[in-house]
Amino acid sequence: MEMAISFQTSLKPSLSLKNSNLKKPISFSSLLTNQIFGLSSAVNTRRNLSLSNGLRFSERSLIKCSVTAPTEATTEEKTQLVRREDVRNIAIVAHVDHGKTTLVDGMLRQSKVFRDNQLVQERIMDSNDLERERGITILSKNTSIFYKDTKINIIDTPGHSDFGGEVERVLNMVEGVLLVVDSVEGPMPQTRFVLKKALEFGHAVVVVVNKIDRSSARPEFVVNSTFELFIELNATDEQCDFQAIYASGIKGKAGLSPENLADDLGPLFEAVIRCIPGPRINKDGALQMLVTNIEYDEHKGRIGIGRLHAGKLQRGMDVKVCTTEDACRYARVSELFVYENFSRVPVDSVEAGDICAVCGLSDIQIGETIADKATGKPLPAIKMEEPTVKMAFSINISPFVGREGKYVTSRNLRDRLYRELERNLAMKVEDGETADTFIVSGRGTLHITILIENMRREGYEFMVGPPKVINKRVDDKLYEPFEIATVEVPEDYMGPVVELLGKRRGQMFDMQGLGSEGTSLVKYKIPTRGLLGLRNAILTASRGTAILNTIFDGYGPWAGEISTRDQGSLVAFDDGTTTSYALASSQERGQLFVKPGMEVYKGQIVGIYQRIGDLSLNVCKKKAATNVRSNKEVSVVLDSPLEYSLDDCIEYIQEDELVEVTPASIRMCKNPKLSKKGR
Ligand SMILES: Nc1nc2c(ncn2[C@@H]2O[C@H](COP(=O)(O)OP(=O)(O)OP(=O)(O)O)[C@@H](O)[C@H]2O)c(=O)[nH]1
Ligand SMILES: [Mg+2]
Repeated sequence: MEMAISFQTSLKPSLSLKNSNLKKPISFSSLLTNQIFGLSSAVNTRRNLSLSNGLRFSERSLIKCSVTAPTEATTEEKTQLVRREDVRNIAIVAHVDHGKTTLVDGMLRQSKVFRDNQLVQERIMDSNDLERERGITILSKNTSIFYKDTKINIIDTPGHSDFGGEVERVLNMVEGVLLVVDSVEGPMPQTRFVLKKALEFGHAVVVVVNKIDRSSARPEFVVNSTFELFIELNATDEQCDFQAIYASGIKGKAGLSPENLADDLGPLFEAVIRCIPGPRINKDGALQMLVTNIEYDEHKGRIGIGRLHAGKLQRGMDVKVCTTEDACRYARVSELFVYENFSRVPVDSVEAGDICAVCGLSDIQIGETIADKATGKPLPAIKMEEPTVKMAFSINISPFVGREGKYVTSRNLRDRLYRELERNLAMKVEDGETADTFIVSGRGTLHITILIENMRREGYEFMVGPPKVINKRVDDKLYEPFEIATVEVPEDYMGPVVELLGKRRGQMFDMQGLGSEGTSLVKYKIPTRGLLGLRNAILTASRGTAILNTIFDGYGPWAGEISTRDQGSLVAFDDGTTTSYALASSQERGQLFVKPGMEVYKGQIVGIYQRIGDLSLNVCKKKAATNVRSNKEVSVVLDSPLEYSLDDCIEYIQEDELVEVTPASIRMCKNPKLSKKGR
């Protein structure tokens, strides 16, 4: 697993089963929890009632949901709708790293998708380079398998909260979800988000307590806290009585109880068939399909993906493509595919209820409806939550412009950014104050960083400013986004971590002891602004042991000034090539990003100053040659330079600083347009 997420898993302190039920809420916590999560006392009463009603772990019956169904359609619609029994459409949703993609691997393997001798890599669905490099899923992906005679269309979704938009969107295609929860961690912030969305859609939910093979697994705690989450999210009684399946995706085993796992994922497949209803379709109705995803293919062009809501789709068919009722155009379906096992398979026709891919509609957009040529009507548009963070993208204005990139002009940049909107629905792009600047808004810094990383791989060269949160004005008052930050930290480092969060206007509302190893779980409500740069600071303060998770909570009144960085930058004084001689004295002023022999330019950030404010340095100074030979050459050992990744640089820069991004390098510099006089 790569650095970007390694602290999510590898540094995770193991938790002991012995004290798995140990929950030590600080006395003021529950009061505040209720205020912040908006739990009414009625909900609490219901929780107590339901708990005492015997739905707790030990008393739950093993087999559930013979009758679970999603929210019923209106009576008028219902008369025309029939349920397809030979298909299931499911999305796998969870918090980051709880094992979704690995579970899909297991499902694919067991349905004999691969040849017996085929060498199969891990996490096969994480198919793009960036996903494999970072070890996270970024884009949702479709596949399908056959279990007995039922086709199960499976969508693997990303777990990181910045990609919540992707999950929200694909929920339009399914009737149910597998809510995967890590058997040690239990429900985490993104578990809450995806469950909330699934319940809003009225989807059936099967809870998969995953990674049950972990030695510190605590299934009882996990099922109980998941149950409490259902209650908090106002799930119906029927939804709360969910089917729990215990599984190890990595070993390909599942069972109805943690002690009794089958040798395969059979119990999980059975639960999908039993608990998640087939799609309810209008078989003979007029053709309707909401395009929920887009793929590109070099030869086929844009491919629209979605679930066929009504009617039948055929190759060569003329259709209407509608954005709204008044905005429709005509097109012809050139090719048609369904997802079978791990690839797209061409077919002549698709029946309502199945998920398919449609070619030939060259300008198709996500959210549009492919409808009957004569009588077709658009389906309701896809709803999305608003972006919370924005960054300014501009053309590269450093002296090194054009050396490493293929696309450098503002036209190139503009076209690429606006193109991104076609698939990235949760993102927004606006023209900035000057012709060379564009404002990109997303659901978090990572959401935008992935775009930056993709663009540099495609050959673009540009500059980005620091992330800023998107504020709102309500009744002339300033509101800003807040998030819930959950930090798991060993008690030894509690002090510095609490201090950091306090400085950033975080308000603690819950604290629990976890396990026997002196680890605590603290929850804060904190302005999104305060989170910028926090991850690195927390890792430093806790020597890499703390785990930070955040999720958007809502808008609240402006919390006041926050100062996030108390160190300035070391800035190159002039253009040139760095020398060991100059760096030896420069490193006494702070930590450097550069090593000897590197070309730098005036205004480039070459290090972190150990004090507040910036300091200009000559990092290219050569030792003066004298006629006097010295016998006292002192050799200086240079510290190895700091290696900052793109994510680190973006976290580091402040208001008057920029990150220069090219296919070959990532540099930081002072923004010449905002330059202050250095000392
Ligand atoms: N012990 C154990 N580890 C697992 C299991 N399943 C997955 N893992 C590990 O958990 C890590 C994350 O697995 P992924 O399948 O990438 O998780 P994910 O939920 O798809 O992650 P995102 O897509 O980034 O949200 C990897 O290091 C896996 O090897 C399991 O059943 N048992
Ligand atoms: Mg994944």
